[in-house]
Amino acid sequence: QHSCKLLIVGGGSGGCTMAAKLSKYERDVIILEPNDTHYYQPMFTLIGGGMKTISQSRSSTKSVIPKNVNWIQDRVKSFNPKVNIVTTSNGDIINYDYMVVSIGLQYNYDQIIGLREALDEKDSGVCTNYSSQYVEKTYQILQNFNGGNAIFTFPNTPIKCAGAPQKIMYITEDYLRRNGKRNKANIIYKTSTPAIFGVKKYAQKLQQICNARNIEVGTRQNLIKIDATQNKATFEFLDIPNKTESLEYSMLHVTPPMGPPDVLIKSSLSNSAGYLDVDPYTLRHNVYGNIFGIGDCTSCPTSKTGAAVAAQSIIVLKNIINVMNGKNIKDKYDGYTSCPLVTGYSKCILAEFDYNLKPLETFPINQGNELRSMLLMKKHALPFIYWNIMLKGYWNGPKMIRKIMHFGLD
Ligand code: FAD
Ligand code: UQ1
Repeated sequence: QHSCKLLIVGGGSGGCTMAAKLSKYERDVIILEPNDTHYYQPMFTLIGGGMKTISQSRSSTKSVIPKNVNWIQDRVKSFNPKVNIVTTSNGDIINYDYMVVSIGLQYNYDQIIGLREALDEKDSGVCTNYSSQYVEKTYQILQNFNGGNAIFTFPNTPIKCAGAPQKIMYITEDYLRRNGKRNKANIIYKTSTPAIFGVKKYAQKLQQICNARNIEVGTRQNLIKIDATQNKATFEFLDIPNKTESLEYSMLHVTPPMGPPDVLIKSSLSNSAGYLDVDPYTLRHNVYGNIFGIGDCTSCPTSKTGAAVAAQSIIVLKNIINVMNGKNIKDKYDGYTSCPLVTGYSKCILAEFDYNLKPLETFPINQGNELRSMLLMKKHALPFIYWNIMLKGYWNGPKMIRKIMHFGLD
């Protein structure tokens, strides 16, 4: 039995960022997080391409939680928002006055027949950058590739970092080119989405890159089955009933289907799709006014990224403090999100946009072009910002930088 003024559920990017920010104002904070290791997930793309190692992407959970915040190493089992209580897997009951929910997304591997077995099998050629458990396998497969189909998939669900399924494809293409194996490979992107990217400006450029580099793009196609004994992947055509196609692969990079965590789906906190039902601007729960949400688990119709978490964090902070003080809330999140679309070992398109899918670029150069500077930022600056600024509570996204950069230009 525990009691606190403020409970943060989930100690990933959103939870730790909010713990850092809120603990500067409030001393009675509990954070509930089951894992003892914290990963900087955006680095997984670079690990898959051999540009970073897994140990560079992780740190102990203890080290990313502020000293004056009480970490309970456990997971929420049920939410009881009517009586301001959560129960945990170990049987604890935690009572709160205010709560921030940041439990991220769940990977639903079982929605693809044979996926789990194929990932677990060492020599299968099937990998995913999405999990710390499998990301190192990607680079092994890349190094051992010796011709055939290299297939990259995007599932039929919302996912986090919607660019990541194709980043590793461009890295693979570049790798094979640099190692004299490109002419032995067919590189194929199979996506459930109707276009290669959701924002027109970047989609046009990415499609051009695929054309120029001889990458085949199949839209509205969804991976449903893997037969790892025969190296065969089966896709359904989402707009053509009953049509499927099976392809042989040498390398298959899968993005697993994702959805809100089960504990949220079965709670009274979720909307009909199972996500935490928050106002997309204030990030306050639509029914329970003492609850806020941040990050991938929320119903916000933005592309789910760490960059979005950064921009949301200052809004959640200001609004929750106003609610605690009995004041009106007025701060609004504009849907800002960003996706560094790594297009090879030396270049990156830095997509940034808002709820209207309108580009909202930080730097006064056209970020729709492939830029070396943006890859250097992705590799070196962003990890530094994450560990040393964001998780310490001082990073609200690049809005301020954008304003300074564009001073007098807009
Ligand atoms: P998470 O950081 O995933 O944290 C959720 C936490 O909740 C976890 O620690 C989990 O253990 C905990 N939890 C789950 N269930 C429970 C429970 N029942 N009780 C208690 N705790 C629970 N973002 C970018 O901005 N730029 C990028 O370039 C980028 N690239 C990416 C590449 C890959 C391959 C991946 C996987 C992600 C990438 N992202 C990127 C996305 C970014 O990592 C996420 O959007 C971000 O981590 C979301 O933060 P979150 O707090 O919502 O979720
Ligand atoms: C960002 O703020 C952020 O959070 C630290 C990320 O997550 C890792 C990002 O990937 C990006 C691109 C941003 C946006 C930052 C700048 C400087 C444009």
